Amino acid sequence: MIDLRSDTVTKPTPEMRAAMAAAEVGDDVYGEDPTVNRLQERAAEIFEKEAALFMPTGSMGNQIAVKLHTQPGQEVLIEERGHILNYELGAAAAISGVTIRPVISSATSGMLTWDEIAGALHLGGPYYSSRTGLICLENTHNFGGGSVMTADECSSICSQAHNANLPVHMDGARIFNAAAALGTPVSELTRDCDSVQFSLSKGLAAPVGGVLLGSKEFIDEARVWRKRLGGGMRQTGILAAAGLIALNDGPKRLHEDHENARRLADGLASIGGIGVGDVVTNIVIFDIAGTGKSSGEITDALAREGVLAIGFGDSIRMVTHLDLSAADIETALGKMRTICS
Ligand code: TLP
Repeated sequence: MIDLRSDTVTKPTPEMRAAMAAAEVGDDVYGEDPTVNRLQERAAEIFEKEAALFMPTGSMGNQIAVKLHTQPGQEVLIEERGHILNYELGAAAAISGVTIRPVISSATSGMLTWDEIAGALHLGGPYYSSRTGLICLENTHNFGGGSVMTADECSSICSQAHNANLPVHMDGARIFNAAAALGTPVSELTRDCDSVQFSLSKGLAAPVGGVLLGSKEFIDEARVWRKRLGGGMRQTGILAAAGLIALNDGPKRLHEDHENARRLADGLASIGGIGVGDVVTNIVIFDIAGTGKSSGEITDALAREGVLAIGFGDSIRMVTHLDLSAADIETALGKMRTICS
């Protein structure tokens, strides 16, 4: 199978499996797992944040951040295609008692400007409007087509949010892809964010997990909420061992995934009826309306040929990752040409 559904599908490398088998472990609920502690210290060092906490998933990292930054009854602002709004099962309402207000971006990339955010803020006004409590950003923006936000754009939004006494959370599930595309360290891309979560189990290719970062006080409280939500894992150094390899080695090879995504995008653009958006990282979202076929028809036909992709509406998403080679991309393109001709 050539699995282009997501970069979450990678299998742990032999090196990760060996490190997992040999990992030094302890009970992490007591803070005694040396491998988890090493991962957290390394992440805090790379991001230049005070503290970090290993998370079972990116969703839990995001939702704990929403919980800690808001009060029930408030609202959270995020771009309308954001993951926290669309793909976390209403968790912000279920766990934090907040609503999420989608902000419309004028850019297909989904990157918001401060003016767009400012137009949606509820800070005073009539007492019966719910107050904005948090701004969430996403870099790279998944359903914006893996688009990137620069350090300056992020810092400018953060400083204006802080002037309005609002915290900013960064859903940086793929922040290392943004760093690779921009040639900017993740510490700069998230410098002024009050909290950041990044995934170990996407482009960095670990089997499980992510990390939440912020101030020491924020992370102390995040530990309480992680346990409360059932995420207090015990000898989880076996997972953190793979996470450490992902964190140290993963970022160095992301440019290969980006080259494969570019190759894929160029090939798709040459097929009649397909419109490809901008591709700068490892996500390729393309419009198939002009082919005369539905996205479901195309993804079903691809699956029968051993190629997996995700269709939604008139679009299909394909994501490149460690377990796919340039030859796999050429094979997938060949199948697409046949199916769409
Ligand atoms: N994204 C998944 C699906 O849920 C859509 C994918 O295949 O891309 N933030 C962003 C930006 C994400 O893309 C994802 C996962 C998450 C958070 C959640 O991470 P996990 O799956 O670890 O909870």
